[in-house]
Amino acid sequence: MKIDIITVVPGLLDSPFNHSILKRAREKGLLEVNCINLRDYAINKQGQVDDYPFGGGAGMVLMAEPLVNAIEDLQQHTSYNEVIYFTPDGPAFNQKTANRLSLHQNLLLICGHYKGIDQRIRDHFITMELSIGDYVLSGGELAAAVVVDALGRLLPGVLSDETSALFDSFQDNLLAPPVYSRPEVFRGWAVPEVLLSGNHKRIEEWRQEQSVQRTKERRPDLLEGE
Ligand code: 6GU
Repeated sequence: MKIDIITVVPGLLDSPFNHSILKRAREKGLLEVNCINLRDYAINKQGQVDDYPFGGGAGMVLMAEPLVNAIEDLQQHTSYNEVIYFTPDGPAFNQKTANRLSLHQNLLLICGHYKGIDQRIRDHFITMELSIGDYVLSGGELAAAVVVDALGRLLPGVLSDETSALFDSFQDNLLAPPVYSRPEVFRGWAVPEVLLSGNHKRIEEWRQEQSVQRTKERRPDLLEGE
């Protein structure tokens, strides 16, 4: 999968893809991430990419022209399955969307900043909008990092069988069960006996029970189905 990201703050995306699982995915050639600086498409020598909103009001708007120039330049080389704009007024990103997007070959992600991007870009170039929750971030970059992480780990070959995404919270609308590691007793707190039993059937049943109980307690909304 190739993911191109248009941003005015590429520095915000310097680190998230260079560690741990995503780093490995890139090294294995399973994931390619490119950040494109919108300023390279500025409308003048001053590097201008934003302007005041028509009608007045606080904050700046990312202008249509640099965005279109960047998008169309990238589209010369790549046919994108989706052109995604990150915005708090988009539909909420979730595991189901992550699963679906992870099947694509090429994605173009657009990070807004300030007051957002000119609505005409949203009307004519964006194919999908996403929010990562009901709070406001200063820009779409951290949201883009969240989405790239969620997709990257789903790509075939990125996770080993043991860490398979099939067992994640949310994959079956259930939260994950509790996990324990050595020692068996820590400060007097013992690991549940069943996990030491070696009885795989009982362990599976216990995990399933714990998942259901946790979900009932913490996220009953997940059990109400789609
Ligand atoms: Cl995608 N962008 C911004 N700026 N704020 C957000 C968001 C996205 N999702 C939640 N808050």
